[in-house]
Amino acid sequence: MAVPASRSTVRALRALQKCTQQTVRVAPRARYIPQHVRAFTLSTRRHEDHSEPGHDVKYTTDLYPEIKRDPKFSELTQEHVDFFKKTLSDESAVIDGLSKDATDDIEPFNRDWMKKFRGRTKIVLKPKNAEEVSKILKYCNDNMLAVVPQGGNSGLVGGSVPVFDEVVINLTRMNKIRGFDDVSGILVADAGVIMEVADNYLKEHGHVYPLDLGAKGSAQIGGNVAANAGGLRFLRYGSLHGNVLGLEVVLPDGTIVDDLSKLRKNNTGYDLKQLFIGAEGTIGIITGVSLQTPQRAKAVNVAYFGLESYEKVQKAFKEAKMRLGEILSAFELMDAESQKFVHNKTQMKRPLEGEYPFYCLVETSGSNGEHDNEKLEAFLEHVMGEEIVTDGVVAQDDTQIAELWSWREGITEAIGHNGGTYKYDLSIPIKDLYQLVEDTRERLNSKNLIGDNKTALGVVGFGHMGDANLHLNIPVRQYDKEVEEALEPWVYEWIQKRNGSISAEHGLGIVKKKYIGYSKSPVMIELMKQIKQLYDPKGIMMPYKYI
Ligand code: FAD
Ligand code: 2HG
Ligand code: ZN
Repeated sequence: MAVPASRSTVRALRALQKCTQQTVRVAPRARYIPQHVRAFTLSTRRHEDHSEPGHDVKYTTDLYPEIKRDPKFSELTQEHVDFFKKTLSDESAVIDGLSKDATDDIEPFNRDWMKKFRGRTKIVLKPKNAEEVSKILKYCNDNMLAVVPQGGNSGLVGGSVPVFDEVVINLTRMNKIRGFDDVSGILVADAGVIMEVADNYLKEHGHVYPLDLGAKGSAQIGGNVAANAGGLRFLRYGSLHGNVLGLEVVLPDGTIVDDLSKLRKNNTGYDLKQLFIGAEGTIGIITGVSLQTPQRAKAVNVAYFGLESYEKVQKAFKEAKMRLGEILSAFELMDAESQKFVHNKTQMKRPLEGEYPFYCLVETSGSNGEHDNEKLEAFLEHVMGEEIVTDGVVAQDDTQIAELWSWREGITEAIGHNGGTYKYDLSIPIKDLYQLVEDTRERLNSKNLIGDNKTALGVVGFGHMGDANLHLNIPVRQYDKEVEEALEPWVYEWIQKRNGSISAEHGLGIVKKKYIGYSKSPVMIELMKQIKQLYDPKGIMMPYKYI
């Protein structure tokens, strides 16, 4: 049983570490804590820039030749381009690949973040306000031009890029904060505001953007809402379905729906904005968002743990909820393989001396440093004392907080450097969550697809443990049908058997188009089709994607 430790044990360790500026194993004052919970020292080798291995991205239609262009859509003509140029007036608002060779300028809008999907659009439009979006969308609808709305193009399901020659409507130039009320904390902004820009703005007002994720430097508010992104703060601040108070949306026929409500309570019939949250651009373009933002926490602590088993990870999570209560703001899981990829890519010094099968990142955010420290200490004493956690470090300042977070946030990028990644973003009952990673390893091993000189480099498991959301990633040297067929639909069947979801937060896009039935019943799919038909009767929005 744990013996109560001195209240200042962890703080003392931090202070000592600050003085020495190097990793010190502190002589134990109380048997169970000091040996393990150390303050964290910065690595000198940080985020070195490794250049991309040269590989080209195949066209989506080469990778998936079964997808055919729908002949009902018009092909882009000079007349269309002239209309767009006249309507958007600003020269930089139209990237025109029809009248001239604009390959270099247009390519980034044709390729997705995973380097898996590549379209052939010849035109990118960058409207500046909802009226411009309305005019161009109405024109596309009248002229049967297919459309793909695009935000920061950081989506992970191939939704944000065209498949064939769809017109890309990119929201980047809609980048104004429209207003902020520091009493209610309600932010109203253009859809194209980058989430990090929004968060920096809110910081100045003592508030925080209620969503955080690794792509915050490029993802936009509109993209977040369209994808109903979850991210690293979901555990604390919840879903965008709760935080979005209102939307301004342009429907395919050009109708501007002004539902930019700033009300927290508004029970006046159907809550239509909810349809656009998570619709992935299939029924309209979001141009403005009204969002409730929480007060920014004054005291933030981050701890990084090494654990011996998934059983212990679950115990640590239970204890974190019980002992940290309202200040727990993140509980993230990383397996050994994921940390190996980050280490190989960044060459950062590992936070812990030994290597463990599992790692967790626990963050607390509160308004009273003293109170939070007390709670964190009690939690650390318990999990170390009961040997739930084997080793751990606590960040001492903001730089170290960022560095510890980079071991979690950096996984996607570190893995993505190898040629490709098969990604599965799954909701699974928490007790079974890691079993899928082990079963996948076994399956790929039995098929001789994994290892040195094999297509798959490994099987990586990490994710938002606090939300029972696993990210199963299989990095590959190149996208490969044999690996894909070994994984799909097997992964989705595995999930269906456990009543999980085949998409916890990234959406369906094109990647999971065929598999929606593993998480939604035929009746629900039919209702979704009816909604699509109602809002987009000509089907110009996002053809070839999930609905
Ligand atoms: P895009 O990628 O441009 O678009 C996403 C989808 O929304 C597309 O279907 C697009 O057509 C549509 N869309 C975009 N803007 C609009 C608009 N204004 N109106 C209508 N439709 C629109 N997601 C998570 O949920 N949690 C994470 O933790 C997370 N971490 C990530 C980390 C990394 C490194 C990366 C690369 C991605 C991550 N993502 C995560 C995925 C992604 O969903 C988010 O990055 C983000 O929400 C997408 O925003 P975006 O502006 O880039 O949208
Ligand atoms: C995260 O949680 C993102 O870091 C990306 O959702 C997950 O790369 C992934 O699979
Ligand atoms: Zn995630």
